[in-house]
Amino acid sequence: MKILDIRVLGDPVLRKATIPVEKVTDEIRALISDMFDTMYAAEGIGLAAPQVGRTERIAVMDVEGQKFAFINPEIIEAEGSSRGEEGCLSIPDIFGDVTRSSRVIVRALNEKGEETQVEGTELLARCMQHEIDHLDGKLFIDYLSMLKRRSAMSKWEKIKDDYPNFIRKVAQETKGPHHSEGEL
Ligand code: K1U
Ligand code: ZN
Repeated sequence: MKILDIRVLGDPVLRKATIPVEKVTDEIRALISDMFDTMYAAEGIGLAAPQVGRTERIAVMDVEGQKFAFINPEIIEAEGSSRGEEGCLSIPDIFGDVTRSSRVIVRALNEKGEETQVEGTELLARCMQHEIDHLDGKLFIDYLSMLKRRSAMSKWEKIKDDYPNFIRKVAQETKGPHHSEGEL
């Protein structure tokens, strides 16, 4: 189990477009495993590679027990519109309402390197769009109105020094979805 440091707002890696994975290797699978551990430890429902300082086009999520690792994900269908609150593990304690497509289909490779398609609605659709945005260097605050973004930024100015060098250290959980019976 490896908990990675989470990069926070201001780290340039969060604004860079990611690079598609050419081959799904054991190293890629190890990164995915570490990303799941980090996501659970941070109590998130999703995590994208740039949030742990990586440039691969990879995201993981676990939304209400629906767990996915997406390699090179793309939205191939989107419809409807839904407004809902979002947070971001890279912008702790800041929340805002974002309008997103209410149903999306994502095409990606899975951890075995096989092509998959996942349809999501409600929170899963929102999370998939939030994570794919991360892979394109976009953050949920980019969608806020000027007024709400200013207010979010002024709150962030007050707390950002809690994260020196744009790094958020996440404590290891004592229990979580990965832990089997008897494991500490
Ligand atoms: O990518 C991330 O920063 C993870 C982020 C994903 C996300 C949250 C809310 C809506 C869409 C996508 C989080 O997990 S932040 C944690 C959080 O706010 C949350 C946790 C459980 C349910 C809902 C939100
Ligand atoms: Zn985020």
